[in-house]
Amino acid sequence: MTKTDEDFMALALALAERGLWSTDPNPRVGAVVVKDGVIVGQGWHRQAGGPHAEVFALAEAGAQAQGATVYVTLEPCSHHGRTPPCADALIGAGVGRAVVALRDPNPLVAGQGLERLRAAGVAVTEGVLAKAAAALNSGFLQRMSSGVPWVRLKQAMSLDGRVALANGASQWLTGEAARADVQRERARASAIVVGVGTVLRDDPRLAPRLGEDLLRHPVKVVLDSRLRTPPTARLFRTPGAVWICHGPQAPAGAMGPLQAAGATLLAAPQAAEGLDLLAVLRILAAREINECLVEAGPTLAGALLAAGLVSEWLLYVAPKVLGHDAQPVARLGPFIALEQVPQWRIQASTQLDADLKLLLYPKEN
Ligand code: AOF
Ligand code: ZN
Repeated sequence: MTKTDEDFMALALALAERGLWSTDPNPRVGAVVVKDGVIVGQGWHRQAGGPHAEVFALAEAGAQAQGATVYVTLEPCSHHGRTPPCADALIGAGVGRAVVALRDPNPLVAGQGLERLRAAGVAVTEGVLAKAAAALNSGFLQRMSSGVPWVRLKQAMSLDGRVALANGASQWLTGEAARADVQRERARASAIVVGVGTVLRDDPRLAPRLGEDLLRHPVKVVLDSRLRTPPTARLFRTPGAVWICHGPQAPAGAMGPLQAAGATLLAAPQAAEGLDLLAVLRILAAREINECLVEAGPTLAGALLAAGLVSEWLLYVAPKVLGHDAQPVARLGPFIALEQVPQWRIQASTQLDADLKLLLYPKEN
């Protein structure tokens, strides 16, 4: 059976996905070169600073790129960044047609890549498997188009929506399979974000343990308005940078020791309770953070949910009951009518041994 544009784009997307853990802050991009229905080149972007997907695919295709169709999961770039423009490379290789899943919202590109291809006589088709392509780069797209990162709120809770006993005990609510899954979620993130309460209580390492060498490490971000993070915290001794976001009342005396421990201190405005979270997110986006995995306790989760800043909610549900005095998944409310409560749509649910992983998106009205 002859293959369709969707078939070849699906392959390009699978290639792009190989960059899930390594391309940050660049997007994950895949490319396939097809000549007379036959795949002659494949490529994917590995690392920022390295060649883009199209360059690898064209190199593999060689002279066969002449008159071929190229499938790319993101609009070919038109700018001189760390690497030269891919649109020019495609034109130079004599490509006849380009099929592109999505426009690149990067203001340096933003349609100009497609324009350049069209001006050179390359036939352009847009929008093939656009939804899947967008899902793969939700963080990059959100940062480029709105100046805030994608916020993936991650929590583990019991059947009765509790995250820890009243005394704070929460290890280990979920089983090994769920915890291994969290390691993968950490590894793909640009930043792992926690509140200082978590650092003080659990002293987490916040570094993904995947059993393989990662080309890059997520930044560890602590939201800590008064700089209570101990300079001896374990997260200073694991791979990846540590950024601490603090408020205006942070004691100046705490700064030196934290900087000496390796922290980058980022000043953020204060809100009524805690830091101004939208401002914090803007600061992170300005530092090229695409995806945040927020490992939140009840207070931070409540604040993010109340502010409507959660792009996606990952809930690991353990089949246990922690009881009425245990800590809730989010300090939120009170609500007096069901119409007021935030509503979510279950996008996916997967069983991980005894636990359930729910992927939720805010329900659009
Ligand atoms: C593509 N193919 O494989 C990637 C693209 O600094 P540079 O040169 O790596 O450019 C980074 C920008 O290029 C990035 O922000 C995004 O707009 C685009 N990434 N484009 O056509 C690729 N990685
Ligand atoms: Zn490029």
